[in-house]
Amino acid sequence: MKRTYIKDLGQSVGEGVSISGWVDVRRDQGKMVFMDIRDMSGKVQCVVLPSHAEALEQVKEVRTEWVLKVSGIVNKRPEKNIKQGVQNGDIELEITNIEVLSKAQELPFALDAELNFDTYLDYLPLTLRTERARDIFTMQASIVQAYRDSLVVQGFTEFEAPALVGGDAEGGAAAFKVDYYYDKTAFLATSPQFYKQIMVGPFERAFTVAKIFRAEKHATTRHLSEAVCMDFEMGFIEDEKEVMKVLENTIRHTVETVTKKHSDMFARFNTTPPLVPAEIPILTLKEAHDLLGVEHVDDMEPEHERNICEWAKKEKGSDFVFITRYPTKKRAFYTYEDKSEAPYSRGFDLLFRGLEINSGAQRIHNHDDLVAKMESRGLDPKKFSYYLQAFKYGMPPHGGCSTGLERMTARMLEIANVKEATAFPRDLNRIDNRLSE
Ligand code: AMO
Repeated sequence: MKRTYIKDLGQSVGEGVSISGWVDVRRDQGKMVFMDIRDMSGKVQCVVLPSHAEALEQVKEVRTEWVLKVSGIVNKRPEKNIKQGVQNGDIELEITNIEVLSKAQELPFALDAELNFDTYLDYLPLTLRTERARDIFTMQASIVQAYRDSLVVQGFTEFEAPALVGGDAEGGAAAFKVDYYYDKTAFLATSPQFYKQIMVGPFERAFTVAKIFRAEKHATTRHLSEAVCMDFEMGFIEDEKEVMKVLENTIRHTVETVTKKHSDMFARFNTTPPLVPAEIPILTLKEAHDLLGVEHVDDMEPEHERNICEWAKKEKGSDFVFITRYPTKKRAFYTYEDKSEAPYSRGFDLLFRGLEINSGAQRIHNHDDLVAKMESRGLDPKKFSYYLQAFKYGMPPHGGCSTGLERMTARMLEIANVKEATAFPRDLNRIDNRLSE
């Protein structure tokens, strides 16, 4: 019999069907056995009745996470057993036959148990099957898709940035080394920065969804050693505000899309879709410090990021806030500074529910200015000669930015640790397995 997906069972009431999936839960009640079976489309309650002797024999050993192909009849539930608001809450599958496709060993813990986070990570091949994890990565997939769609509509061309590179693009980030051919050392890319700027040459507007690798020994709830960045770059801008506008459009489209698609998830995570007002508030770093009544320093402390986001929510009805005009010396070497605005740069950060999720800027586009800036930072322009070609051969004023996918996903669902918003996180203590063991 052809497989029916669990989400479609409601259309087959009174009919014989075949479904395939995993046993989510098993409950024995007297001589009856109840099982929730789950497939890619959802869950349904199934029952083996004492009248089906063969199925009763087949179900004897079946436990959680066994993979089954099950035949049965779709029944309407009696009125008193209907579960409102639950998928398939008004039907039940009466099992007539069970074929075991794969047995599962006894689980180390119940899948709905509250786990210590390290245990959760140690058992990802199993724990990723929980509804919570499936929600997080379904949300993440929708975020990337919507982000891409929005940039394409705004005229951007997607390209693939390399992960193996000759050096660090940020002029200061710690990079992982890789043994390359001819005894050369290559590095894992800390950012697609140089490549997206180069792509302004052929496309004016280009974007990439790229892996970045950062070797700083951070042990925080917001740092990963391997992350996904959604980067774009655009030519012929007046200033960084144009980049911020494109980012705002993209954020708005992404939030609207996931709000429509995943209202159930926001409820399950005990949160609400983020607020994106007609204009995301913009504060200079100095204005932000003044509002918080704290000393004027060169950057935002994590606590200040959280507090300024609370201010934006309360005063401006926004879960997002831009911070601009950081001192140029605190930004990457390629960041543009207009003489009239010195010592402040045209860089910006976007904060979302207390965390920086995006960083961007107008860039230096004049070749000689860029070389001079490298030298003033103690960087050797010869090491950047490949990148510098883009500037030698005609580069318009341009700018761009980068959103961390895991951070955006985490804040979307108000998950405390960015590692939970990473399917297979790598950090100081883990590359699949715990390193300390
Ligand atoms: P930046 O270093 O701020 O900027 O990175 C951009 C965004 O990437 C995410 N991110 C990270 N997420 C998790 N773990 C990490 N270790 C990590 N590092 C970065 C954050 C951050 O906002 N080239 C510039 C961007 C640009 O100017 O276009 C850059 O890399 O969400």
